[in-house]
Amino acid sequence: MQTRREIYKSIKEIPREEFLAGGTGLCAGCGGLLALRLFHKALGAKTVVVNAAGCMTLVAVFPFTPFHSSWLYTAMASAPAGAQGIRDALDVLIAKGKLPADEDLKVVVVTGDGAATGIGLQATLAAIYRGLDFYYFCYDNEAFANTGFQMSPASPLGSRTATTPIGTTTRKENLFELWRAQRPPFVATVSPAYPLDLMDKVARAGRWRGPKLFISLSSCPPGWGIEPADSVEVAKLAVDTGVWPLKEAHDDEVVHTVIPHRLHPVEEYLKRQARYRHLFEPVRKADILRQLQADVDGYWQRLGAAAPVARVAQDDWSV
Ligand SMILES: Cc1ncc(C[n+]2csc(CCOP(=O)(O)OP(=O)(O)O)c2C)c(N)n1
Ligand code: SF4
Repeated sequence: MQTRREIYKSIKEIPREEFLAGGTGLCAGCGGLLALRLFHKALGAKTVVVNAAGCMTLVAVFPFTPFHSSWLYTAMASAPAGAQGIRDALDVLIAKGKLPADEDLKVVVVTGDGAATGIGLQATLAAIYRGLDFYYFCYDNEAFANTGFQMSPASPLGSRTATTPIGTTTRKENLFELWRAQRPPFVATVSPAYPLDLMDKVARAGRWRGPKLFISLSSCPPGWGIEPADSVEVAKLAVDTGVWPLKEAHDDEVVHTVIPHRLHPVEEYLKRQARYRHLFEPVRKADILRQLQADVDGYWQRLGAAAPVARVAQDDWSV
């Protein structure tokens, strides 16, 4: 593996302090919740979370909240507007001397991929355009999970959702590049299976003012059809097969922070999840499987020298 970690270099350096207590109403094994917990550890206590409607709505049940930080709940599309209001209020209070500068809070939007790529995209792009100083954390479970796992623009090709029972026919939207096109100071992909990579990116991103994006591929046991206990392992397979590249971009430069020496076949990842079972049973859908592998291969080949060079094993792709 290749990395360029600067702040969190070893598991021992992860703070024991928790900012998100246990006992939430979310599913066991929720990859999004695990990623959010790590994300908050890296941000620290002086944080205010602005939560777009979605699964994380269930984290806090009024009047109780497991967040040690402040939490504001908003409608699906409105989280960036909520973040703008909080940021403006903090700035005014600090400017008037009513809030000491060292009491300032980091403003964080927490949102699912449905709000990030669909219903909330317009408000998000407007916030980036205005240069809002905020963190944007998208837990990407690749569907509208909270309302029954319907297809979202982030649902990958071939995946079964409640509204695409025979598999999605479109490719996953590229939120990383959508953001990067507007040249915010920091954009990154992360994974709950790579805690050091995740936390190091969050900590380093604090060096810049402005919009900062973190997209975490977030394994979702009920939606993906996996056991809660396998959630982290499946999230790791997404990285090890090259399906979910871990990377970041500051200005124009895209850097891959975890590069598997050898990519595993994509099928190893797909076969673990019931949402892809129809690609194997009752008849093998060789054309879609070949396309999914070709998409991953093409991505890494375009990177040239930085790309992993060979596979652990190559299945027979013939029909
Ligand atoms: C404008 C609007 N449309 C629909 C809904 C119903 N709704 C609430 S949560 C949700 C799913 C959100 O999906 P996503 O953002 O991916 O988050 P996840 O559910 O996966 O956590 C939907 C459709 C809503 N709250 N607002
Ligand atoms: S449905 Fe999926 S994303 Fe939502 S709480 Fe459960 S595991 Fe997490």
